[in-house]
Amino acid sequence: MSTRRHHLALLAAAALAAGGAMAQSDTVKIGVILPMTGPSASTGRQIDAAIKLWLAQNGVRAGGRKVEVLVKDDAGVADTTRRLAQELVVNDKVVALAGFGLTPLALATAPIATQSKTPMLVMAAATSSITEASPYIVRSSFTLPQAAVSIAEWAAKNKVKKVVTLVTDYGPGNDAEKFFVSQFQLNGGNVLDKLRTPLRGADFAPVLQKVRDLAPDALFVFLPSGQGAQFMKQFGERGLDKAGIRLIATGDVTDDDQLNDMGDVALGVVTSHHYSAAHPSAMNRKFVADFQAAAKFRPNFMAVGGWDGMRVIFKALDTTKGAGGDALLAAMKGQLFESPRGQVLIDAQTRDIVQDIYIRKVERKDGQLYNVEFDVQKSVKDPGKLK
Ligand code: VNL
Repeated sequence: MSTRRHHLALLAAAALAAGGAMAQSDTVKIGVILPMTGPSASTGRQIDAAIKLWLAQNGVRAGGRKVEVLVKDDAGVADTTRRLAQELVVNDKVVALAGFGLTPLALATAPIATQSKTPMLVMAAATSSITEASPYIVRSSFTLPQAAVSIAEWAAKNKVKKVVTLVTDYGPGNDAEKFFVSQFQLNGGNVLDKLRTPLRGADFAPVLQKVRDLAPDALFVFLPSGQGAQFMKQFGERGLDKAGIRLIATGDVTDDDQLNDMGDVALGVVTSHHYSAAHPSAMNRKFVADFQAAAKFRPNFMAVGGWDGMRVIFKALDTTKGAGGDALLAAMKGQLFESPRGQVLIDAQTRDIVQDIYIRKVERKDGQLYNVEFDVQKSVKDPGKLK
């Protein structure tokens, strides 16, 4: 048998096990794959801390079973993610896969979820099309079109006439650019140029020089979580703020993981996103306090995606009494609940998250920098699926 056919046979066997033999064991396992090392390690660290917090707060039982969470490090390398997913499904017989820090890592795993009928909960990656890569994918993070459309509307209504866009050159960057540009132009805005930087080893100096020369009213930016601080530093060093070029972005850039160390250059930056550590709800205040007490750092949007993702899996296991496969997937669809970010829904048709998108401004409060929410668009479905 070829290696590939051998893999398919193993995955099919795992799919059968999900319905039958699994039901007899007292323990169910969840396989979490995260970038715990490498350039996206902050995403792994945030989500891992959120999962640990969720288990500490809610206990390790669901549907009358003990739940074991296995966390694996893919270092942000797609071949590793795929191999780890295969091992978790075939050897560990997990009822669900979860995590996925970057789009290519989620896409590499999608065929394994499909072939083994294993629900796959995407807690971080945010390219719109991910949920279409497998009918077993459910998402608890967000999509870039959700964030980009709202900031484009805000900009057009707030004296921004000419923009340059700058995005990381891969899935979520494509989405951010496409949806920002079309919404901004629809509102009469003028896009002077569309710039890109690579996912690995980005140097912002050349593109920032270009932006300075083009002299737009604003620069719109998407960068994946972890790159914001470096970008902000260079934005300040090149004097773009002093040159009167406003910075607008998706909240990935003023990420709560790094925001507090960015300094004055970040003050006044307007962004759109689904989560801020400063979200003023009782639930969020408790979430942030508990998270900070346990992890010793501030939770960001990745942490909330992980914490809510655990909620989705545990509630679904309660419904299925620990069974996996199609029953577990069905129990994830349509979940409606309060999150630290506000009310959210797992859309039963798209398996994607419907949520409020906030417009925020960076302000200093009690000596710390926060994304302070000042406007909201309620119950936003992924615009990437309204084709
Ligand atoms: C992605 C999207 C990754 C947004 C991110 O940070 C992010 C992705 C690591 O889909 O790869 O902030």
